[in-house]
Amino acid sequence: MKMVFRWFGEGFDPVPLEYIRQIPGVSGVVPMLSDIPAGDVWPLERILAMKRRVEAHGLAMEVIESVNVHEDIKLGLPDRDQYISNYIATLENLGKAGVKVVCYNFMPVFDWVRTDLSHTLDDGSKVLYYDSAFVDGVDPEAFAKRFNAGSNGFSLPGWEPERLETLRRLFEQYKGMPEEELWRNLEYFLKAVIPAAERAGIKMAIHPDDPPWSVFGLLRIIKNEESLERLVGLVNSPSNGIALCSGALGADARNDIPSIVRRFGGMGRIPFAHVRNVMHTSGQGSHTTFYDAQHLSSMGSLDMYEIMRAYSDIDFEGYIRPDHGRMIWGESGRPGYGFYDRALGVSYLLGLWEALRKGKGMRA
Ligand code: CS2
Ligand code: MN
Repeated sequence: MKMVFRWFGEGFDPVPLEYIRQIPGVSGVVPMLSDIPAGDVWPLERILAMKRRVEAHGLAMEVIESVNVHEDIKLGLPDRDQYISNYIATLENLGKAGVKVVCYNFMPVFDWVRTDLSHTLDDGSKVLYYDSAFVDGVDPEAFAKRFNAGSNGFSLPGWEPERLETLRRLFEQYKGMPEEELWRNLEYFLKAVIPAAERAGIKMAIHPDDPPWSVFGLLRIIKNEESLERLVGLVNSPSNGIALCSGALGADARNDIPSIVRRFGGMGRIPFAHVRNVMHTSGQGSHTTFYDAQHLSSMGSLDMYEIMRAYSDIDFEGYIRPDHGRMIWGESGRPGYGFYDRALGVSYLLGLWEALRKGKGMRA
């Protein structure tokens, strides 16, 4: 198992590489070229420059998150072939730079969705919070306006005020799209991209939808064991893998994360693990609320020991990282990516790992 840490790249992440280097047990970062729009080729020179920078800080760059998929690929529009060949060119360049895993997602329009980026817990820490009452049956434009007005200058990724016009068009384009069509578009993409990933020595890792259910009427298809089963079957290759995010899937209490880890990890299809907790604050059903909790089992709804035990039982050799950190100790940064809290997450996960490995008579 290799412990890594997400980093959005120079100028896009308030956390300096020097700090990440000081977290005990972290061997690498998971960066991206944040300024390159989805659909454009990542130039080899830019990738190599980022790698040099990361390595100069004593860290490895073997995982990238994310190379985003252009909407026209998800929509299945005629120009998707051009965007797919650009995606392949990016994979080739990343392969030349020694990258082993590329994380992506296939969520229409947005990445993760929350209704409050700065919800205060009893201990004063700030977390990402989701309340279905602000999403279900709510007009996305009204949501964006309310959100952008009340979020201390932070916008939800993808909901920036200047993107509203584009949003309107995208919602129109996805309207009425059946799930099967999105699955077909994913299959089309993977059939083209996976052979190229294999040649480049890269494992593709799909991030589950977050939350794992439809939001604002937009489809969400990577949401449970059944959908992961279907995903791995679309192209039968170790390069067609999963970025198993315990928190994203775990927002739905029906998902049994340890069993999902054993099943797909056992098949060699989890090259990348995001391990974080989530707290269900209301019964699951018509009104759902949850927040992205502290990593400890005792602070959330997931049993982190059982999740890590599942990884230990399959002798997980992939990359692992904490996820969605709270804001604590006066930090103000990118919501969801608090430095201190994710560093605490690393220490906790490594502690569990050492105990589990030594308990089995193995080295940690
Ligand atoms: C997620 C996503 O784990 C995370 O940080 O909340 O933002 C994830 O990085 C993307 O969906 C992967 O493409
Ligand atoms: Mn995640």
